[in-house]
Amino acid sequence: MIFAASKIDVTDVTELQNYLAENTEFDETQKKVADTNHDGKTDISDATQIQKYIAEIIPEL
Ligand SMILES: [Ca+2]
Repeated sequence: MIFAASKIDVTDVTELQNYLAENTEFDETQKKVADTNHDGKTDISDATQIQKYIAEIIPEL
């Protein structure tokens, strides 16, 4: 499950991108957790934010 592990890594981004490409389904909990910028939508902006976090451009999500 996305973001189930304590450490967010590139596999989470991949899973989110698969969801955005409609290759996989997220349940409501996953959608909520993946909405890292808390704007009520789970979209590409969240994937971008997670990638920045992984690249240590931003310190936290
Ligand atoms: Ca969002």
